[in-house]
Amino acid sequence: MKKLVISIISALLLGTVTMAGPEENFTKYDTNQDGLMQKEEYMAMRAKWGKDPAESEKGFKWKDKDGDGALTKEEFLSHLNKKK
Ligand SMILES: [Ca+2]
Ligand SMILES: [Ca+2]
Repeated sequence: MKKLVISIISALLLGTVTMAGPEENFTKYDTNQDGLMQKEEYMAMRAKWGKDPAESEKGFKWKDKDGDGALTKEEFLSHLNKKK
């Protein structure tokens, strides 16, 4: 009985750990938490992932549909959805 409880708890814990999706990335790397991902924040995120800065810059420009220098959550996620 105790074993069952433990396995349920660890399953729940694992579930929360593996839930990190694109939406969580947006929140995580929005370091000033203004609800937008500025270019600096985007570049920092990509650098952390070991991506080439030139590629990241291109990606940012491509994602920033209205060209205001920051990604809304929609802009950030629309790219990911398209890729799928
Ligand atoms: Ca921000
Ligand atoms: Ca924008």
